[in-house]
Amino acid sequence: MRTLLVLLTVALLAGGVQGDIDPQTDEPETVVITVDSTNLRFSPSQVTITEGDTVRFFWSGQALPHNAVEANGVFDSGEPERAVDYSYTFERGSNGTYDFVCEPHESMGMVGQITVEPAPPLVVEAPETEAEDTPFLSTSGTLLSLFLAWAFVSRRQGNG
Ligand SMILES: [Cu+2]
Repeated sequence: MRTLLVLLTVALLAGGVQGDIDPQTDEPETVVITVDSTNLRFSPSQVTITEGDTVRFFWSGQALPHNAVEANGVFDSGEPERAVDYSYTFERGSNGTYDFVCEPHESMGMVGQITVEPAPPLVVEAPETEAEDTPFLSTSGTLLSLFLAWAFVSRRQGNG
């Protein structure tokens, strides 16, 4: 009896947590990375996003020209410019860590890192009818096994 209560509590908690997470993560977001007042740093230089989100490299009126180039060429804002507006969307399956640099100022520490976390599954529905389905499934499974056994036995008898 105590075990049943614990199981029920766990199931309820799991359902409640899932319901809280879903609405937020479904919305794609855009994170803006710009250049700070020192002219030699990305701001922010480290961001954590979720698959489906977009990173927008955006600056204008800079004293120096900058760009943003990913270490493996995943994204590249092009030639360094004093005004840049370049966006890159991290699709599903792109979770991982992405290092990028401003090519003219990499040696001065103008580097950054984007961490992309996996998106949750597209369809998450609490299996409310599981408790009712399971006995039915096992019952029909047992009946099927009995039928197959019966068919097998009668066929053997028929052949022999
Ligand atoms: Cu730069």
